[in-house]
This record gives sequence, C-alpha cells and structure tokens, in this order.
Amino acid sequence: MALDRPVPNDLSAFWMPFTANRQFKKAPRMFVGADRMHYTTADGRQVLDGTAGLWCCNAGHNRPRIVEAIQKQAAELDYAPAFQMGHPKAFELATKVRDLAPEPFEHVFYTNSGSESVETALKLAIAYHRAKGQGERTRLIGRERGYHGVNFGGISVGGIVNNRKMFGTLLGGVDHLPHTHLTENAFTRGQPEHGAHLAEELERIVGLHGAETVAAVIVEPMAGSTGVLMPPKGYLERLREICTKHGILLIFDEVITGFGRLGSSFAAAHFNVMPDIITCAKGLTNGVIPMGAVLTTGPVHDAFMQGPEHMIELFHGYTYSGNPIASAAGLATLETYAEDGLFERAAGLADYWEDALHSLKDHPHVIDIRNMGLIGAIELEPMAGEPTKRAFSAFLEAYEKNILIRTTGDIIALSPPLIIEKEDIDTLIGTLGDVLKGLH
Ligand code: PXG
Repeated sequence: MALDRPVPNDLSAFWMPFTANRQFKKAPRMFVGADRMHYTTADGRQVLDGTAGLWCCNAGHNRPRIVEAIQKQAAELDYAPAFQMGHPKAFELATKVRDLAPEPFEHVFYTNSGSESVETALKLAIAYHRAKGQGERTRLIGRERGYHGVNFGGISVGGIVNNRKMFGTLLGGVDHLPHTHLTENAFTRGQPEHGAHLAEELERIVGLHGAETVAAVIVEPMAGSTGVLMPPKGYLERLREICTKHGILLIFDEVITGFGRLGSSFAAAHFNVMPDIITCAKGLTNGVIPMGAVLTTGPVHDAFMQGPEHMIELFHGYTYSGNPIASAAGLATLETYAEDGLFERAAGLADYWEDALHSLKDHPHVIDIRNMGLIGAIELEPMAGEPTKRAFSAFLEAYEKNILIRTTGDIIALSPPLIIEKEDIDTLIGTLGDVLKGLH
C-alpha cells in the first residue's frame, strides 16, 4: 500500500515514555492510522489491536460519534477556564458517569490522566480526614506489584520496583500490603480460590501504625500493569470490612477496569464491593483525548462542603479539568458504549475469550494463564539470567505477524477493544500460539 504520510527520519528529539528508546530508534514501529480493530503501520500493514491501544480504546478506533463530537466541540467552544467558570458538557458528562457508576458514587472530579486521578484520590483521602477533624490520619497503604501511575504519590503507594527505585525516598508514611500472586492459583479461570487471607495483612499493618494514623488503602481491584492479577475470592470483601472497621477510606484504582473491561461498568459493580473513592481515566474518553476522573461517595464530597460559601472548598484542580473537547469525547464515548451495548458484549464474549486463552496452556514456556472479562495474561518462564527478554521477543515477533500485544516483565497481557469479534479472537490467539511455538 502506498503511503500518504511521510515517516520522520530524525527520531532523536522525542524521548519516548516507558520505551527502550535505543532499540526502538534502530527499528521503529510506527502506526499511521487506525480503524475499529486494526492499526495501519507505516509500511502499510494492518495490525490487529490486542491491547485497545494501552488498555484504553474500549470502543475500538475511529468511532464516528467520537470523531464528530470532537470536531464539533473544537469549533464551538475550544476551551473554558476550569476554575470559577463552567461549561455545560462537563456537567453533563459528570452526571452520565455518576449514573453509570454503582449507587454510592455521586460526585466526579476531573483530571487528565490516571496518574493525576491517583494523586487526586490520595490528596482527597488525607484532606477528607482533616475536614472531619482527624488531621493525624495521613498514612497511605498500597500493595506490592500495584501500579498507580507515575507521579510521586502513585509510585509511593505503587509496588512495581523499577518504577520506584530510581526516584529517591518518595512519600513518607506509606506501607504496602503483600501482592496476591500465588503459584498455587496457576491457570485459574476468573477469580482464584486461594489468597483471601492476604487481606488480613491489613489488620497487621494498621495495628503496627495505629488505625488513627491511616487515611486510605489503595488497590487495583484487578491489578493490570503488573501482569493481570485477579483478586482472590473474598479478598476485596475483607479489605472493605477492615477499612470500614477502622474508619479508613478504601480507594479502587479503576484506570484499567473502569468502562467495561470486566464486562461491567466498574470493577466495584462487578465484584459488588464498594470503595469510597474510584479513580478512572483511559476508557472514559476511549483514549482519544486525555481525561481522567475521581468518583466519590456523597459523604466524602460533603465533608468538604463547609465554611463560607464564597470560599474554595478544595485547593486542587488542573487547567484542563473537564476540558470541553475531552468532555465532548467522553459524552460521545459513553453514548457509543451504550449504543453498541459494549459492556454486555464483553460479558457475553468472556467465556469464548477464556477458552481461547487457555488453549495456549501447553505451548512452550507458558507457566500460567489468567483471565476475566475481556482481559487476559499469559505468563512465560523467564530466560535464565535474562528476565523480560523472552516476552519482549514475543512482542516483537507478534508485531511482525500483525498482532499488537503488551508485555510486562515476562507476562503477555491482552485487553482488546470490546468490539472484538470471535474471528478476531481466533486470529489473535492463533497467531500468538505460533509466536510462542517459535520462541527460544
Ligand atoms: N492506575 C492504573 C491502575 C493504571 O493502570 C494508571 C493509574 C496511570 O494512568 P496514566 O493515564 O497516567 O498512564 C494506570 C495506567 C500497561 C500500561 O501496559 C498500563 C497503564 C498505562 C500504560 C501501559 O501495563 N496503566
């Protein structure tokens, strides 16, 4: 296919995020177009999107409603000040997000990314207790292998070592729960049987510090970035009980699980465990325009609504909080999800997806497969002395074979757009099977 877009020949200026820059720039992988389930590469190939971009394009690519909404909004109202001024679409979207979220969630605070949603949630938790006269509750508890974005609060409560160790001492007053990855759960379909007892560690940590010093616990209800770890049966319920018992806020980081990934609007609804705060981003705008949000319950919000009415209640926010074009994209995205019934679609395809994934069980190097909704992970035995190399080779080879997968460590993660068809699942998993057979 002839190219209608030039590919730049100087790649040195752009310092790419979370990328092996030197490797990439020697053999660049460039996308120049996207439509529904496929990317178009600079060399004219169609690549099947097995990862919804970076877990964000839940409705697939180039969706007409979203494209038109952005175009129209740009011409109508390009930007409105986010502080002390408003515009209708930000309010409309907040109402729609509230209506989509499980019942206790009543308020929506906008950010521009998952990382900012996390910082916002952590700050809200500390400020909430202060507003309630418990200013000594400042400690934050995260979890090993957790990913909460890349800002200082997020990497402090996060538990992915490489994301933390370069960056000094991080936030003080943070502790971590153990992760929930147990080898006895290998090849479990859906939620694993073993591991609920790991939630009891929260009692120990709270006891160590004194409950009256702890502001919040933050976890991903399903840990994505670390390689897709499902919550063991009963685990989230137990975290909720312990937090409630001690007056600690529970935050679910739903940047990946929000907007249909598990076949429900949010993981909180999926597992029927209600935190006090939910962070989201990605699927809120189908990844098309940066936008994130923090959802709070009525009591969390209401704690701030005191003092003189002319006073700002929360000294926090971003220039682009509720940006008009992002709001328009968000509204069109939620309409697209509803119109196409995408969350139900994901739920309906989950069994087919599960069977397809687990058909890779006896392929070379595979030591575990995990799945839920339209998410899956295939864990590979690392090469001796060269961690991550085997999975990265799989990623490169998959790209050559026209499928886009993600790898983290030696784990392959898959999270396709929720518009995926059964034939696409067959292609994705079949091609991945061929890749695995060819790996060293
Ligand atoms: N929390 C969670 C749970 C996430 O998964 C963030 C926060 C940060 O979001 P932003 O928008 O600041 O990137 C994330 C992001 C991957 C991958 O392949 C995962 C994320 C981002 C990019 C790649 O594991 N998660």
